Amino acid sequence: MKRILSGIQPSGTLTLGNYFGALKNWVKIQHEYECMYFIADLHSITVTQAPNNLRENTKKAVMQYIACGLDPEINTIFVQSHVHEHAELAWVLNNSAYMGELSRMTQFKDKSKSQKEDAIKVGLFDYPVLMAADILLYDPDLVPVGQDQRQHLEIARVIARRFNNQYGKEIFKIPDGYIAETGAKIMSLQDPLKKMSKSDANPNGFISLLDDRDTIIKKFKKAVTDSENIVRYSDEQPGIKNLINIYSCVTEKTPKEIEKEFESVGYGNFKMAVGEVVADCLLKIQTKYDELNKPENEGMLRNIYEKGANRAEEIASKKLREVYDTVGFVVR
Ligand code: AQP
Repeated sequence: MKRILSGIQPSGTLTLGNYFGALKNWVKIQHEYECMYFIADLHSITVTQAPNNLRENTKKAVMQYIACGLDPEINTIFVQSHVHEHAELAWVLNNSAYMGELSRMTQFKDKSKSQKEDAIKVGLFDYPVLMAADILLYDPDLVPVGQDQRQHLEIARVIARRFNNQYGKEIFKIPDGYIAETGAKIMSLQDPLKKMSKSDANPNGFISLLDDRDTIIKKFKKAVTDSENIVRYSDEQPGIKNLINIYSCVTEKTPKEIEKEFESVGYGNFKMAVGEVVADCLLKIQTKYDELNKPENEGMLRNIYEKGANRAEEIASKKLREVYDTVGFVVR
């Protein structure tokens, strides 16, 4: 069975973007592949996190994975920091990556542009190397990536080839990207040129998977659009285009069908309709989440991520030993 690996940062409650860009597809493919899904807590501290929030968000992310439909019996679900090999391999791979290529990463440029150079964290700069380690430890055949993460997968492939060439051995498998058939890039409701992010300072920009119906509808009502008042799928109307994409992700209707369905109504009614279908869709996830989020389930959840960490470590420790031996460390 081919292996797939992916993760999401617990830098907040997961969003509609994480759901349609990642989780929904992960659920679809869980029976076709051996899937390893982790919660990327090591990555999340590249942006300052309050410790208690991070701990809570990590545990909540496990529940959100399951509430979205990932079956812990057939998937390996684990917390990144529980498998110390991620950080160790990243250190080794730092020596197969170059400053120039890392400084050209779009995510680094975006996340660091508002900061003074002296205050930019090395961790933020090094993020793609840690991501390369996450991937290369497990020899996955495929890595599901949203459009925003393609550059990071590419650099993981470059680093893997460079390492293999330097040591003259095929230590790392070169993974391919898994591009889902469906799944759009969901944009911020407040700035449709920016992707929807869970760490957006303005909560009206994102829909969290745990937002209640009223909040969801309010956020869609406030969504930034233009003054055309015609529901049309066009790059010139990025706000409405984003709402059409969201409606399409939930209902599986095409943008053409959606334009037709809302041809004679204004933006107000359309926004309301999008809010309603999203609230209905999230209600199913929230019901399951509420069932899981009970004190009596704490032990069961802990077992899930402990079992996941054991399985992940079994694979990762073998690979790290091989790497250590290859670079010339004395292996214990
Ligand atoms: N807006 C989005 N549209 C489509 N896909 C998205 N993903 C995230 N946002 C969108 C997909 O979710 C997976 C993991 O995301 P992540 O949380 O690890 O990192 P991120 O992409 O940086 O997500 P956020 O919400 O923007 O996090 P913060 O705010 O902490 O930076 C990836 O597969 C990604 O494509």
